[in-house]
Amino acid sequence: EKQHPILLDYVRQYPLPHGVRFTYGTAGFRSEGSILASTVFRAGILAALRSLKTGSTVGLMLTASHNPISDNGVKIADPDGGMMIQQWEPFADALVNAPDPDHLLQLVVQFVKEENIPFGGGQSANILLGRDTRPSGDALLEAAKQGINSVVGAVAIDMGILTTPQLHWMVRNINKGTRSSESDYMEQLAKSFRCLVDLAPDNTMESKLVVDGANGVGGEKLQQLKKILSGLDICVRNTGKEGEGLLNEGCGADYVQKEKAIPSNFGLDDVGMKCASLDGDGDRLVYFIPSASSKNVDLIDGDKILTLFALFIKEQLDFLYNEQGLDNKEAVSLGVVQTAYANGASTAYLKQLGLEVVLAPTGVKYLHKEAATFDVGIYFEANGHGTILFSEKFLSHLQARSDELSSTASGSESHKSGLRLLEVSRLINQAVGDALSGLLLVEAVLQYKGWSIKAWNELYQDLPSRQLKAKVADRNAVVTANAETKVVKPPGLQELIDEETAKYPCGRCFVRPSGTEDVVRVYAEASTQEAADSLAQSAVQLVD
Ligand code: NG1
Ligand code: ZN
Repeated sequence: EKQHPILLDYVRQYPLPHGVRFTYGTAGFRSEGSILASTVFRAGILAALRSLKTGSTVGLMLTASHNPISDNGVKIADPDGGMMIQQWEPFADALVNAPDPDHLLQLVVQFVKEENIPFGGGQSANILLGRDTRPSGDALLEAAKQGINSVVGAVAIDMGILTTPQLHWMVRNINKGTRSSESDYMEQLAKSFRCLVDLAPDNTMESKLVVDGANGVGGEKLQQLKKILSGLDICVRNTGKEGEGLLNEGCGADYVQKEKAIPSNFGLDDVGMKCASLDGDGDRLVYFIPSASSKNVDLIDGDKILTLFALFIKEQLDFLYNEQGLDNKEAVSLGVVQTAYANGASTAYLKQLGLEVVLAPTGVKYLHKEAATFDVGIYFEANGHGTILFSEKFLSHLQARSDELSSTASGSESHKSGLRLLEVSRLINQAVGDALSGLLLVEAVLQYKGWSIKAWNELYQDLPSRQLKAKVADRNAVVTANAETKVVKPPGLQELIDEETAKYPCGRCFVRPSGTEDVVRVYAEASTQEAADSLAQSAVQLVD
């Protein structure tokens, strides 16, 4: 077996569970943690091959994000810190579902040949491993290491318990040759936050922020970050410590966003306070204000975070260029990317600001790709996953311009704007959406604007909306186009939806197969909650 790219003895130790099929999907492989060992083992092989192919370090993250504590999952980070390229997904699916070791070996041998993956010439492969706080993570980490070790020349480097975005950040930095340890991450966030605050006008503002850590890794890391942060009064709840509750149970960004309810360990004392919620692996962020009357909240979702960032960036670009009489539209392209789930009021607001708004299909890999086509691209899903991307070209231009202004117009508003944009590019995690860096940028922008959370929330008012699930025999019978806003199959369905939608003032409605659950999702918006509910109900019936 010497010529074989992988060691079969290892494969035999991780038999496939019966009767399950795994698909990579929009979020990697996910299922009950107890049946995931063979999948994770094989994902280890996949990661090693990816590293060999690219000649760079890649990442392997064990997490099931906002899902229950008994679930787990595995995904691969590419050398640039983004998600694994989509062209490898069919191979990933085939690999983890290969019925026995011989099939698996055959698949690998064939793929290595097709993809021209270098083998046996002393090439090395490096894979950074990260995991969240799930109890199944320990055993699965071993499986991942074994998978990696079964590939000749591949080395697993265990980075311990991390948020998903921390691991992606490390992979990105290692390959760029910049500092990449966890303390580097913490220091960079704290430092660029401090610089942004120093560059802001002296506004008084509500500095107290209460954060729901989802009883996961994000809360833990925020506690750590807090120690080196100045200028912010953060109180973290649901940190995952003994007695505080279970991961994602009655808490976390997904819970707060979907239920529009306060998380556990929040109560009457928090009414009107500035609060934020992270998800279980620290890549989603929403803000909320507990309301007086009940357990409800005023939700400030990903759309509103996107809007805040877009306003800020646009203003800085205007300062940077307009003082010189240049039209910034010529100099730099700024675009925002949303999905069809973005509240219509947010899209209208962004367009009214004169921004270019692009729609992408659900799943951050699609949004990320679109955002990367701009000099500055901002993307967010309504659920709070998003970030800002700066092109290399624009960053070097920005650096040059700031250097120039520091000698000719030091301390001017346009000089400061350049510096602010450079700090944003250091604070925000450009590998993937990152709740911790997103939170610090929100706080820095609020400070700059002198805005309370209430003022931010009132930028625009969300249109009433309703999301429902339709259980159908085969969700893939529904095929969509135009970033999921139009049904192309089955024929006639879109016409029926259009007819129904036309009955509602400000009505908007779309249906799409979920990428993570066996359902068709239905979304409706209208001028009142009753109307949105009724439109969504009608659409469910049309799908059934
Ligand atoms: P699906 O199940 O495809 O709708 C859900 C979320 C996505 C994304 C993925 C990955 C909604 C409507 N969909 O996808 O935004 O977060 O899970 O976790 O929230
Ligand atoms: Zn997550």
